[in-house]
Amino acid sequence: MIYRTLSQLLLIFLVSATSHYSLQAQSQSAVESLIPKPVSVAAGDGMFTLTNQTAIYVEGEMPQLIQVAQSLANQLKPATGFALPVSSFKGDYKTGNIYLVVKANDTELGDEGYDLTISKEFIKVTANKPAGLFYAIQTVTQLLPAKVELSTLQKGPWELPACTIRDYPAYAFRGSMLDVARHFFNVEDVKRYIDLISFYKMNILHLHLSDDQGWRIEIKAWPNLTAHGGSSEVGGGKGGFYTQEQYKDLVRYAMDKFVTVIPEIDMPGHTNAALASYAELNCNDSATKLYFGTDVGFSTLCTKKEITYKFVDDVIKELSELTPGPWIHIGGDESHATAKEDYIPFENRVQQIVKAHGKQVIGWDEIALSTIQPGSVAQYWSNAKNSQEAVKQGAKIIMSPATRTYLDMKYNRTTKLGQHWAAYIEVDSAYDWNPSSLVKGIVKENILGVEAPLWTETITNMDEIEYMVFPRLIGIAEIGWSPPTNRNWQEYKMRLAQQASRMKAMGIDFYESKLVPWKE
Ligand code: TNX
Repeated sequence: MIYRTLSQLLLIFLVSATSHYSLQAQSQSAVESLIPKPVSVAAGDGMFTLTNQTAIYVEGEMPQLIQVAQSLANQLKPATGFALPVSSFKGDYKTGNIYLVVKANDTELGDEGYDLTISKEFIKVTANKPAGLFYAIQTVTQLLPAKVELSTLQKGPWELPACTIRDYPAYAFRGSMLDVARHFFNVEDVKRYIDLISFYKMNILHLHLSDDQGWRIEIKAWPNLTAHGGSSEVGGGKGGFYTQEQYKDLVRYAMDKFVTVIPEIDMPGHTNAALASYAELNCNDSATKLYFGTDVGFSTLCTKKEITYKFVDDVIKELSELTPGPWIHIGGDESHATAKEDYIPFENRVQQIVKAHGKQVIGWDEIALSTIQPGSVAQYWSNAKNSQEAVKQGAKIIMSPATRTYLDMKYNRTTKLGQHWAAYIEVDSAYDWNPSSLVKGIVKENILGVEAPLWTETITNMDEIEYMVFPRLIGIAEIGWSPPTNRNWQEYKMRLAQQASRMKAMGIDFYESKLVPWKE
């Protein structure tokens, strides 16, 4: 009897010791699996345990600080069930708590970097700006078990591996574009998109708000743009648009997650929705029909008419008022229906209009054919020559090579959604490249950052968005954040494999590429 009890005790001891050991091993591998990979990581000793006694303390003067701390509490609350109260502190670090400190004196960390220390006793983050704290929080969340992403109460323990991390981004501009013109996606979908990209430390959401198939942003001076131009989409569905109030709400939501929204009005091509809404924008004064197909390059604003510039000015004025960020995207791609001698003066004049409303221009690489204004940015998507010309003119470049970053490209021949005019882009191909050595003559100093566009000719709902975007976007996020010397595909795919349970907990419907040794 006694013998049996003793052996049971021994068994219980052994089981709990090994499970403790495996927990520790599991969480150490969490440090090694972070995406984007931090600039530097040193493993520590033991683990920090989050409990129902844990509080979050902030030190520093900025009002945004409390909001960032609160966002951490909100992120962890549903699954842990912990209250995680937020308050200010000065003085001692006490065991069991999380400390967020803003101290503006570390130039290497910049606006978005952070120092994170996790010890057995407490978690401490320091950053120059609240944005740095926000990114540290994403790291902290990734170090917790994946089930922390679930929205229902889960069983702990909630342990994080002790470690010291120093981290900051390679590029200031790390983004994704969502085409809401070919198919319309509502405010809730776009908010989810913001949640997903910001979790991987992206800070830009470029919204492609107008195209041949739809106009998606309310313009008060030209109401028929949305009343008629927003009333359909590819395939003839009912389309939709954002009222200015809804759009402001989106911009605010993004801002809370340190994401800047860049609105794009594509012109002078890709404008059939506008041309169908107002006859006077056409050279022959007759409105076109709404378009439900997927061809490109057939439409153009009438660049010779004065009313066209009144239209552009009104649109840019209202858009600028809705945009706290510095950039307005004016498109400019694939204007095959515009004569070159009309395209150039049009682009020159539109750049002046944007400038007059206090904003900087971003345009697709074709804008290099015009005279690039100081502060304008060219987005490289397919034409290296245009992009080199933009650099010659002093512009910065956003790297969006279609062959690597176009999230609407099929993964391989069997992918049902998407297109393949640029390439098949498997998960390795989306990851295994370097922005500063892709185009001859375009080096790191010329590059503002990286952006992965999702064009939606073939994409109709959130599940389809997620399938095309994940996991490729995670790789692009790492390219934007982590130094290239820290990156290689063989090592990355092991880290990506660990993200499977997290993506599942987040409800992301991702493509389970055979190239990745997925772990449950
Ligand atoms: C090219 S990329 C386009 C888009 C299409 C996309 C489809 C660019 C600037 N223009 O209009 O949606 O290909 O992959």
